Amino acid sequence: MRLSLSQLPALKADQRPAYQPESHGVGILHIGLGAFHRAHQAAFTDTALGAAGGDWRIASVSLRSVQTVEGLAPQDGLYTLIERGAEGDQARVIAAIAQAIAATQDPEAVLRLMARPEIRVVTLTVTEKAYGIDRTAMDIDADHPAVSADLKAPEAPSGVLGLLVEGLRRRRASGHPPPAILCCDNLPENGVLLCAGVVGFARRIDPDLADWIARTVAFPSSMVDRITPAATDETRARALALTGFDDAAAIETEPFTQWVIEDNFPLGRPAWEEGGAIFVKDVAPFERMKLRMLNGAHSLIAYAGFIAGYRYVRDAMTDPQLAALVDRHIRAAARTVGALPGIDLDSYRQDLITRFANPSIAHETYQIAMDGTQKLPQRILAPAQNALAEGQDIAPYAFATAAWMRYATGRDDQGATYELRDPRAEELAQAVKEAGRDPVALYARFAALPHLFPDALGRNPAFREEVISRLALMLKDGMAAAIAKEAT
Ligand code: CS2
Repeated sequence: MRLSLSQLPALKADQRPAYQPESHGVGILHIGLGAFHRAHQAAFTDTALGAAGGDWRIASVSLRSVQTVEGLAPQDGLYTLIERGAEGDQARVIAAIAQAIAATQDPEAVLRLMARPEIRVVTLTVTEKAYGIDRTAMDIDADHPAVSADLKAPEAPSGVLGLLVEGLRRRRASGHPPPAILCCDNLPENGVLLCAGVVGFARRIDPDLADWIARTVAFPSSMVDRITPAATDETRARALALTGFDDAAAIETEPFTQWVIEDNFPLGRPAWEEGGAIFVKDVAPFERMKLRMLNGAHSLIAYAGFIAGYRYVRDAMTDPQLAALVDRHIRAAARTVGALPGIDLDSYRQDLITRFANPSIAHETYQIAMDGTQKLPQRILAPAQNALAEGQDIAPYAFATAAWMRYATGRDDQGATYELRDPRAEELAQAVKEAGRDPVALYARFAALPHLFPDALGRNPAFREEVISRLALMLKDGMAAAIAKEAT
């Protein structure tokens, strides 16, 4: 049996939504209908709807793929969220998504929705690389393919900045106040960054609109967290076993979930605190904690683990030496974070170790290894620079950086090649072509790539030496040997 609204009463009480989906209107437009959105913001919204009601269901847009939309549409937007933890699997059907839209099939839908006054919040999970923002200049990256295409045809946009700007232009023309725009991607000060990108894009085509956006649109920052691997056929089989319903859009995730949000929503928002969201004035320290401790360690596991032959994060965590390096990395990252109100960084560290080792979560190292050039700066390089400035140990960052460089050569320890899956893959390949397997040359070329390494870090002799010696060992004796040496 297929999931559908009329079938909801057939679910067990603790598996169905605690509200009547049809009695709640849409209030949120979401861009980026991936697994993470369905495991995180949509689940928080579902809980908020059940506890506090409101017209806060979601119109959710997939920018490129049509697969999720095709899965959700015949089942009225419903899907099964499976939480997999030490106590076993828990399933619940989420009804927060009222409408699923494929932007490639109906590009106007996003713009029409953004003009509508009932859309009071726009949320985004599009990955780091999709924005097209130059983080150093805090402006658009005019060379980003979507940005340059949309600047040529701003009234028919397909990229993130283009869609937001044209949507806001129409909203302004309709005379309604604008929605708050909430970035939920793993980027530092993500609200400030997105604001800079949107205003920068608008400035190129309509300076008056740019001023209006800068003056009236709220861009709250937020820190999001929930480890959510890509769904597989097993996910679907599990959903069927747990609920009795076949679900083409089922997803699985860990029990842990966290959302820290800057409370800046001029037209209101769902009662996300009902799902455990925390509202604060300044999200930046929470973002730093999560990006450096969780995501930084994740990237270390991804690069070192993948080259050492571990397919999943949980497998890498069974290697005592690699696990020790992960722990060392998280401790070092914590030292660059500083005190946080209400958070004990040491228990956060211990929880991370447990979460990474969760035997029920099959999170591929290759998935996390993707888009390294977009992730390294905030996860590894920024804390490395802080550590250097503070006279702290830089070895953990040097090892993680060397592991990324090793991975970026595109060949594992058995000599097998793999696709880099990075928007700057061509530049990386060119660097490798020129440098070969010479660690000094590799470092020189990678560290000199524009907008990647902060200048002061890339040129720092101590950091350079520490990375090169580790990269040399990884290339000569293999990743397993490099891990063993580092852990002793
Ligand atoms: C991961 C994140 O793929 C990655 O880069 O580090 O997706 C991570 O799983 C989430 O940020 C956890 O909240």
